[in-house]
Amino acid sequence: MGISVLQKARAGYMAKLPPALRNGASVRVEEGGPTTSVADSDKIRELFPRIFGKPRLIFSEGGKNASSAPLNVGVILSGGQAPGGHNVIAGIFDGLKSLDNTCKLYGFLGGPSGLVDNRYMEITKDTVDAYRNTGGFDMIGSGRTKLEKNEQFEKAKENCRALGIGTLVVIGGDDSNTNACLLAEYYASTDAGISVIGCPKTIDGDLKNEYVEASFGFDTACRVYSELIGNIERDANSAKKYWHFIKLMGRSASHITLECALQTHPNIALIGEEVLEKKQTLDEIISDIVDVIVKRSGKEGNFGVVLVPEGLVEFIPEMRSLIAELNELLAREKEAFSRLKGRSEELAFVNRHLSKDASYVFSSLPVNIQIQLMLDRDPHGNVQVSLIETEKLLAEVVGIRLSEMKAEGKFKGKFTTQAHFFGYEGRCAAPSNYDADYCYSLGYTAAALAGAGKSGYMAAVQNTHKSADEWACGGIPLTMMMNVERRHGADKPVIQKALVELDGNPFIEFQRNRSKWAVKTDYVYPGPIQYFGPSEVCDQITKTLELEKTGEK
Ligand code: FBP
Repeated sequence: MGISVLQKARAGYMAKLPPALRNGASVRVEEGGPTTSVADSDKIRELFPRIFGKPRLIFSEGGKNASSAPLNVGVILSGGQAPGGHNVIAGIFDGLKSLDNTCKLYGFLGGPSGLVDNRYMEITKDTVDAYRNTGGFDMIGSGRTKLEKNEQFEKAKENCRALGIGTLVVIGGDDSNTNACLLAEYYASTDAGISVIGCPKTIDGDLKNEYVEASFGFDTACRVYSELIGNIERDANSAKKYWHFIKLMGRSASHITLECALQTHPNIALIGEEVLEKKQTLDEIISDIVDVIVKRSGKEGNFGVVLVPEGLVEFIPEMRSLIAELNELLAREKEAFSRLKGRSEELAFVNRHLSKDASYVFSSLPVNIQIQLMLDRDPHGNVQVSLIETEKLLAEVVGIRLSEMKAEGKFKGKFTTQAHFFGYEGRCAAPSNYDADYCYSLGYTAAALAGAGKSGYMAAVQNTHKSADEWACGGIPLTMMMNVERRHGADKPVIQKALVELDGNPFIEFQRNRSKWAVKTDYVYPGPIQYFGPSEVCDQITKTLELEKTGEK
């Protein structure tokens, strides 16, 4: 494998740790009071009787391991790639070795399926050293297999026992950590002798709460997208001839779009959560975009930048209802649907089974979007929004509206578009200092939780907006983050997704500025992530985190 000059230099970066972990992962554990779940507590207690209500754990330096025997740990990467995953593994490895040099770390290959099918490798010092501070999940690979059935849990148990694994660390997003919680409960109820720890991963930024202040990867991914958006803004402002419609990843929440907007000041950024709150129809969204284009055309020129969150379609009320119906329909009629031959049969079938309202919305969409909406769901039952070309849908419909206005003499400008989708460009970038440090600390914290014999916890590192000298770390009970949601046509206990809060500081800051950015050209060009240089350039935190922490001591 070739190594770039930057990668070679970056390998030597020493990730920072919270003070509690600087002398190793053997920590003193302070317990908070009993906890409950974020909602639906009776149901969650009933479903997780053994692990519900555990106290929060706060670490400080010193302390003893729960067991004097060396500990073997298994790790899986689950779901989409996010910058910093390798540093989580490096943190677990170094943390374990600090407990006892004979501890072993096994990586299950290709995500949760590797755990069930017993595909694994031992992670050695050489492996870890080759991947420190690199992006990607290629050390052991990832996957989206859903771990939720007792037979899978049993197979995983056998495989872990054969390797002497006492703790499993699941590095994943909300769905994967939900499954980690199910696994922890199952192993507790069957006295399996295997503890389960989660780590918060996802570029989408929607796995966070009062105690988990960020999911790793969000910082780096947003910096990469903001660099690209800034470059496009500069091109738009130079050529002055294109409107760029840029879709940004973020399957449900619009955190990425909001963060990138705060970093780059685009003319328009749609925030899905606001669309839902205001019950904006597709027609109203189009009118708002058209309005800005017409105003700019007279004052600044026929160019601009529109940011579109990937999950937008699910926030537009009529589309949301349609998708919910489609999800249930495709789950219920899976067999019948799979027997259909060709797209036209599928479209006719769907139209026949949808309610009148949903069918009206469905058939009013361009056919390519109808087809994209029918594509296979992911293993968690979610529509794969990354496959829906919302940026093209908006550009197309805006174009039609502007042509009509032109014919009526209400628009005198030109409207030429470029469509982009940024997602994969940022998911495997080399982690920023923030993510390199945060991930290493998360991994080390997971090793400390394993050493302390804890199960059903998510590793948590707090105060990351401050210097690492002030970082705190410990464990947050997974059940604390759960509620009941409708998935795959059924009610399921899941970790609650953190959507953009419309009364939160990041959105308020955006709202305060957006009309200024809409008509005047006020672009900001953040440039590429800097790995070497002055701390104020290399150690920035996201605007989201900065604004969320505004007012906190
Ligand atoms: P996770 O939630 O698993 O971290 O994945 C996030 C994400 O990057 C979304 O932003 C995107 O919709 C999705 O993965 C795309 O994944 P895939 O390429 O597997 O469809």
